Amino acid sequence: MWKEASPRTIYLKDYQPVPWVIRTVDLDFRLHEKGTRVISRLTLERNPAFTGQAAELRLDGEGLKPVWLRLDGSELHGDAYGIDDQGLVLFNPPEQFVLESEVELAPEKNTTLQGLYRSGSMFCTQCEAEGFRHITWYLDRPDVMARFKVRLEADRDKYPVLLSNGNPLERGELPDNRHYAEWEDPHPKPSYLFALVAGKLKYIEDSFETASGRPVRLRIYVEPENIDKCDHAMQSLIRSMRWDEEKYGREYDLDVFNIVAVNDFNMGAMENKGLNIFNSKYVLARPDTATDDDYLGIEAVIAHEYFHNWTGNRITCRDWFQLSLKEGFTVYRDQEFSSDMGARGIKRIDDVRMLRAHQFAEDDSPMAHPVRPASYMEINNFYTVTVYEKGAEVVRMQANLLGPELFRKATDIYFDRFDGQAVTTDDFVRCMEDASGRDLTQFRHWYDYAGTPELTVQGEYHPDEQVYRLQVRQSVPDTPGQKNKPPFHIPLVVGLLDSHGRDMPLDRSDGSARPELLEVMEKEQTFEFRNLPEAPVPSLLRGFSAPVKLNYPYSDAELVFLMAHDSDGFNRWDAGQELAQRVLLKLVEQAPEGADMLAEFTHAFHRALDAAHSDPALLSEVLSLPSESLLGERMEVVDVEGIHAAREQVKAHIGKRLHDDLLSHYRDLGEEGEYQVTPETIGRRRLKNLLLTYLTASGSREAVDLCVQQYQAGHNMTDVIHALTLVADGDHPARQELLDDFAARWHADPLVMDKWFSVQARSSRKDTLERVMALQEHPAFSITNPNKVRALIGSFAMGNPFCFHSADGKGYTFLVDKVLQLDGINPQIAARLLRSMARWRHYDKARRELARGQLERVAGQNGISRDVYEVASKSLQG
Ligand code: B3K
Ligand code: ZN
Repeated sequence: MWKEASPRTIYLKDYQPVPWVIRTVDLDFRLHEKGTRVISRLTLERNPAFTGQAAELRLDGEGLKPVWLRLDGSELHGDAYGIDDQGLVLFNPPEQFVLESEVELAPEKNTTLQGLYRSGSMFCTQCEAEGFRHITWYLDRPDVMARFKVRLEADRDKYPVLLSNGNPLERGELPDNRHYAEWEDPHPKPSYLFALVAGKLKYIEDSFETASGRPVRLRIYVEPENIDKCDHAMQSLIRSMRWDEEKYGREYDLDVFNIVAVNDFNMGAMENKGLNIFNSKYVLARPDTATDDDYLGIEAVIAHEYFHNWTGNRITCRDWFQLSLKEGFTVYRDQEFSSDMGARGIKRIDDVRMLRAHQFAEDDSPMAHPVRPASYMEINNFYTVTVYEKGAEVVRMQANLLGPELFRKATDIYFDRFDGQAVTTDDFVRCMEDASGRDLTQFRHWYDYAGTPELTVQGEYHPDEQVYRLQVRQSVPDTPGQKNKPPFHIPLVVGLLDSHGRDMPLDRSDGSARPELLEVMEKEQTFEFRNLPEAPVPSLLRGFSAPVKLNYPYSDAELVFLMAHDSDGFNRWDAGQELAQRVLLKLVEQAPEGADMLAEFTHAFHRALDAAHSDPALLSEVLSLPSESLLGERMEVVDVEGIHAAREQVKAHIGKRLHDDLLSHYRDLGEEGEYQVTPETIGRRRLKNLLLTYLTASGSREAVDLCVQQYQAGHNMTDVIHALTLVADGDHPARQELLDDFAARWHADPLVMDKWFSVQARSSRKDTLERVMALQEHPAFSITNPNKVRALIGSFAMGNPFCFHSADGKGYTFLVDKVLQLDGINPQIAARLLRSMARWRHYDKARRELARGQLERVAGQNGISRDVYEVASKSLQG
């Protein structure tokens, strides 16, 4: 906990190598619920890369109770070292030495879920970013890579399973009903990748033979009651291992690969070497407990953590400013994997939808920061959509600029050149340059500057010359601490449609070999296409070729045309979304033309619905309305009630006008046979449930009965939870009965109960906040469990803008009460929740005052954590 007047800021420009490095680490854990002992033996030597003067060595260590300390075998005298609340300083250590120590920890009291802690009846760890310093004295930074050997001992009955990184060595029995196990990791690694688990767990096992013939034993460990929910995770793992060999030539490098699912976890999962620890949400699935999105999420996160073995573990980050080196690249890799496994077009739409809703919002908030930040107070606050998802887009742009062959060549260079090292995003880009011979100096701005670039495009057709000129202007908005940014290097992929909606052959006047790819590099630039017999309709930013906002003065009719004809599926969808936004925003304004536009929109909707050849998955994307938050971003001042009312109005209008047609499509899409997770079946369920949403909005008796029937039929969790969501959002007489039924049935399954909390917290009913408050007393809720906090409080603050931003300010007060309560329990989760207030300046004056008051309440609190202080103070400044 931070005690000074204001916490320190760490700057990238201050980076220096460490004066000593650690070569080997031997750890011995004597696990006890109360008072775990950690005995450590480090071999250290002067770092040849360190050129400065340093007589003393500071090791990180927080909350450690020292027992003893020895240097080269002798107990250290009091004048040879000092200990403060940040760590241990050795005043004059030799060039090369062995440091041994014993410390005592209190894992049962650790509610922060970093370092060593208890989840249920097991012990586990979380060390990224700076958790290892809560376990023992260490140089807890990613550029110190050492070989680890670990011995664990614990009670034999309570903790039959003892796991750590690397390969298993020997295990054996000890007196007093205890036992031990030893593990050795041959690959040097930074401390943030250390892990251990001890518990009474069951596992499923499979095996994998790598391309070069190495057999690998795969296990997924879970609490015994979950053993029937691991198959999907195991299959996802096997597919990821194969894919990484085929796409990147990367093989696994240990004899075993273990995954453990725990219930108490701050984020999704953690890529510890050979021992991935997962939030159980991203492992456990059975058709009756998990939705299609859960299945897809598991596949993606299992792949993500597995892929980190090369992009993160073998090659890691020099410092935490380089976080996107591993996260951006690994997200890009998991997105590509999911695209190859499932429906590529749909995956792209879902990813962009998420990027626009969350990352664009972050970029346009006081929390905006570059993909490679230049400073931070608390690194845990930088595991953001910018570092992850925008970081992935930045890698995708490079992959597209180079093309598949050169990109593969570049990643081969990267893996060869930097294996076993801690490097920077700049090193990564240099590999792209070396493989392609291109200069990416200007491209690097994507890493260094925050803010979403805007492209404003205009087209001019000259019939006499048969040429079409696209004039492109770019600008990057100011963000905290960064003004007047230089122009970026932006890949803008385009097509030109003729009047029949066909792609016209592209012939650029500059003779470009890839005429569809416009490399925008100037503030203002014109691209010319020749030999065009008629005026084209441009299809811009195909496939969302860059994470930018695009302005082009399309008429409504042109959008309808693109929606129907564009050969780029992404842009077909995007044209429809743009049209929907226009209609919705007009209705919010209560503009007179709103009614006509709605009628037109309903026609277009109807045509799309009845088009015989449509793929259900794509259709469900096309027919989905933009979210309330996305609409809010398009307004100068967010009209909370107006946006909600407009969306409800459109849904009800479509539901009524197209009622019988929606109904017959709904029936056609009904569940047949056994539940399967394929792109086809997922698409059908998505569409069916979307149609049910519109039907319910019509208010017809029939529709509401259908929800109850779908709930009761209980085919799978996707259908059940969707039906329950719709019923819980209204006043249906069966509402309480269904909610009670669900809770009675699933009270013992924490992940399913998360859905129950979330459904109620997302309801737009007037009494939602009251319900959320009351639900904190429910026996299945727990303020110390992050999944529960996210399900109830997070869903309310981030998934229910209508209720959270209610005009009376009660949402804000409630949130800040929770942030302050949680700050004493788990600062990372508290800080995460507080981010939902960051965009407070986008609201009307009354709301702004209320929000500011609450943020000031946080910032003024004594002894607040660094995590929460950083979010509160930046939100107020920005
Ligand atoms: N690397 C971890 C995230 C750690 C977050 C620490 N606050 C999971 C992942 O991105 O794979
Ligand atoms: Zn990651």
